[in-house]
Amino acid sequence: MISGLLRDVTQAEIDQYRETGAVRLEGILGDAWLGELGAAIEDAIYKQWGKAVSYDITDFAEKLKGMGELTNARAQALENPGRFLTVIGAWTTTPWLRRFALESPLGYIAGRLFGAKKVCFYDDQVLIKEPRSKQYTAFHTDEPYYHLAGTQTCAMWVSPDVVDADASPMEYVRGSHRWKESFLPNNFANQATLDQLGLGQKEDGAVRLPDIEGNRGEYDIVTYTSKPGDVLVHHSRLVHGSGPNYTDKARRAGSFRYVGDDVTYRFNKMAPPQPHQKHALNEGDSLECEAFPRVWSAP
Ligand SMILES: O=C(O)CCC(=O)C(=O)O
Repeated sequence: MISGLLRDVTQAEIDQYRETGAVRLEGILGDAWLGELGAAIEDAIYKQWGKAVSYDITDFAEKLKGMGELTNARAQALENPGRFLTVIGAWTTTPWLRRFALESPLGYIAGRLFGAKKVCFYDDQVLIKEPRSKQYTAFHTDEPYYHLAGTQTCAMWVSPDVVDADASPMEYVRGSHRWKESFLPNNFANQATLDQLGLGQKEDGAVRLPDIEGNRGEYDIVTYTSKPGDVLVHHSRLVHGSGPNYTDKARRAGSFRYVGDDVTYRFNKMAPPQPHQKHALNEGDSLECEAFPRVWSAP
C-alpha cells in the first residue's frame, strides 16, 4: 500500500471523474501528509512570495473594477476583508511542497483515474483566501494556462481546512471537459482575459468563456465542500471556480497538476510566463524531465 493512502480509488470514482470531469475522493489522504500542508502553503505564500509566480488577485480585482467585476451583496457587506493570494510553482521554493507533489499518493491516484502507465508532475498552485475575502475565483478552465497537448491532465485540489459552503468551496460545471471550444485564460478575479491585460497572447480559435456566474441557472454546477483527507480532482478542460470566503478563517488550498501517458509538450502562447519551468523540451516531446518528473509508474 502507498504510504499515506487511506483507501484505494473505487471504479465508481474513476467513472465519475471521466463522466463529470471532477470527483471528490473523500477520506483518502492520511494525516501524515496533511499535518504540515497548511504551514507549507502559508510558507510558500507569506515567506517565499515573489520567488515563484505570485499574484495578489485582490489587486487584480481593484484594478479591473468596471470590467465585469464579480461581486454580490453579501460579499460587499464583509468587513475587514482579507486578500486572495496565490503562488504558482511553489514546489520549487518550498521543500515540503516539493515532497508532497512528488512523493504523496497523488501521483498514484492520478494514474488510477487516467488508467495510465506513468504519471508526471506538471506544476502546482497554492492559494489562500484570507478571512472574509470577497474575491471569487472566476470560472475558467486550466488547459490554456498549461504548455501541454493530450487528454490525461488533471488538478488535485487539497485543503488542510474544513471548506464548507461559506468557505469558498470549489464549483465545477459538470461535463464541461467535453465542450468543444478552447477558452481564453482569464485573470481569476473576473473574465477579463490575460491577452487583454498583456499577460499572454490570443490564440486563433480560442474564445472567451460565457458568463456562467451571471447565468448560473443555465449551467449544471456541482459544488464540492471539502474536509481534511479529501482530494478533489478535476480535468484540465473542466470549467471551475469558487466564490468568496464568508468565514472568519483562512481557506488554504494546494492544487497539484499531474499528466499521464498521452501528454506531450506544446508551447502555448496564451499562457502567462512560468519562469520556474526550466527545460529544453520541443513541441511534441514527451514531458518527462527534471522540470516535470515522473512520480508514478504502473507496476
Ligand atoms: O481554489 C480555487 O478557488 C481555485 C483553484 C483552481 O482554479 C484550480 O485548482 O485549478
